[in-house]
Amino acid sequence: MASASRISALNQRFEIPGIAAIVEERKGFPSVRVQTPDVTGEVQLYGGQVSSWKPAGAEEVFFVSSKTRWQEGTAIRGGVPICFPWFADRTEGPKSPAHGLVRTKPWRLEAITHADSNVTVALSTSADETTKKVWQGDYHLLFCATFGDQLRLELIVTNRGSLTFKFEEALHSYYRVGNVEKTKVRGLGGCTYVDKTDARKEKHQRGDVTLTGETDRVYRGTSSSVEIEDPVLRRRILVAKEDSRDTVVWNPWTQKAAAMADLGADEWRQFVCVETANVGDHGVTLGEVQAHTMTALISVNSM
Ligand code: TA6
Repeated sequence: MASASRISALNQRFEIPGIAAIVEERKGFPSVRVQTPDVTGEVQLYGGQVSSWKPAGAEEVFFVSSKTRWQEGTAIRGGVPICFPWFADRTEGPKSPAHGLVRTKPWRLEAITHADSNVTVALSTSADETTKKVWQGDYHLLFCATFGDQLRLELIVTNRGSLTFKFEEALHSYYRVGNVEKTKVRGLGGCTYVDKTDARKEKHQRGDVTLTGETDRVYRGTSSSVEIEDPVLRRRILVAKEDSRDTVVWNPWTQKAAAMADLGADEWRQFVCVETANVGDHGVTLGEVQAHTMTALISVNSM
């Protein structure tokens, strides 16, 4: 079905006039655009990826690279990539794409609902013969993004099959900041983390996280909310979570950023990834017809 007729068919089913509609700003990359007096936001059908959220009175909360490739098979650089069923590089099995199978495939739009000045967009993706060749789990994922004065992200994983499987997951959120060198991440003091820039050594976080170079840390066994303090944009982004035991903090800094063709010059300064996750031995095991929901609840306040 040609793009235009596909978009029109989707809008016939899902559009809420004056609230939410499906658009195709980039050919082959339809998205759900939410626009109300209280909030604007956007979710890409590709990867089921939130790419924008702006509560009324606030600036854009997420970073999206100006050099994102927007091509099938390549992840969108920014917003909230969904990592499943493994995080980062796969530790076993055949050579596979980083961060799993689902951020580089189109998701199915299931519903758009509007209640109490919130708009919820629900998308799904499921295992198929292609995915099972790479990873055997018979999974169904439902991702619900509720846009309002807060942003609620829920990733619901269901095991539709008879074989138990264990998965890792992460909402790999790129939060927009004025200058990452002046940003602090609060709430991880006292936590143990794996430092992926230092041979995966286990270290202990003392006080707030400040970034002074490439930073790639998996904070283990923490269910705490974190706060991203941004004195340049004069705001605090609060990330609370449910049923997530790990938090990842990442920024590539100058050298790694220079090698990333899908990141604009100096754009590394404009984001910090604070990722809501369950990774490693905190991966989740699901038996037949079991399900698990991981939730991130994001809010933004001026300083
Ligand atoms: O979440 C941090 C991380 O695993 C880093 O090690 C870095 O690889 C980052 O993800 C980005 O990964 P991507 O595949 O999106 O370039």
